Amino acid sequence: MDNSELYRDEARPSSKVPRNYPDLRDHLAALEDRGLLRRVDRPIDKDSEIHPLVRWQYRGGIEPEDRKAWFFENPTDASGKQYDIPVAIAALAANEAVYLTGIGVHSVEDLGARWAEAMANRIAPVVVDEGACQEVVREGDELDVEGMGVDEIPVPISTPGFDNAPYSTCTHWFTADPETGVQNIGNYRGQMKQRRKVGVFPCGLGQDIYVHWEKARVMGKKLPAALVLGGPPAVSYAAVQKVPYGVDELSVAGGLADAPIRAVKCKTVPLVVPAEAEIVIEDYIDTDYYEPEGPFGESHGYMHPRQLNPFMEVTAITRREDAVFVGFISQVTPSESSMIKKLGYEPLFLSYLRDTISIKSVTKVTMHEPLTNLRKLITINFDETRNESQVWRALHAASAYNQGVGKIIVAVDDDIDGNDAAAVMWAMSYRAKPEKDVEIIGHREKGHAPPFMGASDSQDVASHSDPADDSAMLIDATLKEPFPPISLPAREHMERARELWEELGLPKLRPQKPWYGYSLGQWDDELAEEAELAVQGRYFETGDKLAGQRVPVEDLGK
Ligand SMILES: [Mn+2]
Repeated sequence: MDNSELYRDEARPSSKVPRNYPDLRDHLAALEDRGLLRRVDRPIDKDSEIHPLVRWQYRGGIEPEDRKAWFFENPTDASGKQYDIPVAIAALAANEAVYLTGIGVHSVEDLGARWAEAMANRIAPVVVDEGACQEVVREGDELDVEGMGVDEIPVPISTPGFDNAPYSTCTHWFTADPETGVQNIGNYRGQMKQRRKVGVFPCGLGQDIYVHWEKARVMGKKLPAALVLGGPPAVSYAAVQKVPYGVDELSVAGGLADAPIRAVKCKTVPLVVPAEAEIVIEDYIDTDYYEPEGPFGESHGYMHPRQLNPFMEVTAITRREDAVFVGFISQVTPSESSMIKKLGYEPLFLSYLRDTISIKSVTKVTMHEPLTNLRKLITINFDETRNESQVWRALHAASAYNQGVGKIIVAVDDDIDGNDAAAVMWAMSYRAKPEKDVEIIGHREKGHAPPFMGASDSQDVASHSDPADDSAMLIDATLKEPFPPISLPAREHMERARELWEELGLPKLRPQKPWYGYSLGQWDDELAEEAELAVQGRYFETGDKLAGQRVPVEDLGK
């Protein structure tokens, strides 16, 4: 058995199955309606200009809500070559609003439930006999003609100046388990190497495609694959989500879309792909040889060194007549790829701690995004029902949840915003005593991150596992005793002042926690009453009371 179970199924193919979910162009239209899409119609060099331009919206002090999806209508290359395929960047997760538009929910608070429903109520794809993704089919010698093969696709260079080629980034690799036929979708970069060759970085570390590749290798076969570039947003969101091995992400996409994803059989490989995919590169991944692949600017924020990695030989390229190329902007965070993962992974992480291992006092998990890239700095919020053992069980469990995730894990109270590194530092500074509240644990894997031990300047070791020689720091920065109130005006006064602020026509406020004072336990009725008298202008009453409580200095031992 070496083909997809969906490919074998002859009973179901039908073109009568309607499409009950948005495809990419519906999504782009929805973004445009909401003012979330920026069109650029001037010619622009896909290799040296597109990514640097979009990068400025993440490195130029642009507020997250002002970031947009980008649509380049006239991509060129350095030689002035023109492409008939436009390029969309940051179209799936430029910011929260773009992601919410694609998922079809109204607020970030609704995402956890949406993902939980999609995972619990997966819907298998239906195989149809015709799909827009095969409006154009290129096979055989046609792929070798100059300007054809992968050269027909305007894949941009992500990190010009360091990357050695264009790499696909919103790049969904479809493969099937050679033993069971169950399909998988994984998102791994693809190096455009030759007209008919793409390098695949399987991020070997336990990724599902690597399991398929290894099974095929042992069987002495190449691994059939389909590299899908762009398609219905539900498929892209499912492709980058953490899904257990053996679960077809296409069925998760069906769960997200609340409708079966329409799929078509590939022309030259025994797999099915979304009928509304934009571009599909059909191929066989070699299992006898590796080739050097990389370097590539990675989401951990550094250039990932060259490695020996698998590659594939293209057997066909199919596409829509008016295909759109879709790329993620990744590398140093924040980026589109960190936003898309953050919004998908955080609800799963929370559900693991709160529901699976049942620490009910956990209220939120935050994967810190800017520069640290989600994996390294994790904050866990607890409500007031927490106790010391729950805090430590959660800290240890969080450090073991995912490979390479959780190097610094901080437990905090509900008043600390884990997305605000200053607030986390604030909690660590006042609410933790390092000698008692910090534990260093060893035997961790560094995961997808430097340092690359054993790497020369030009090539990393071809390793698909790392030694457990990293360590993690667990910090309990929750309150252990009552603290006085935060020294900001009480909420009612800040709210009244906000009305005044707006009445005065002052610049738009962006409230940052903490923006009002609140009690942390060390406060009593008498102090509350004095404060109340003070704002009523009756503070001399308090002065008179205090005068009656005077004590001789010498009584205090002076
Ligand atoms: Mn998978």
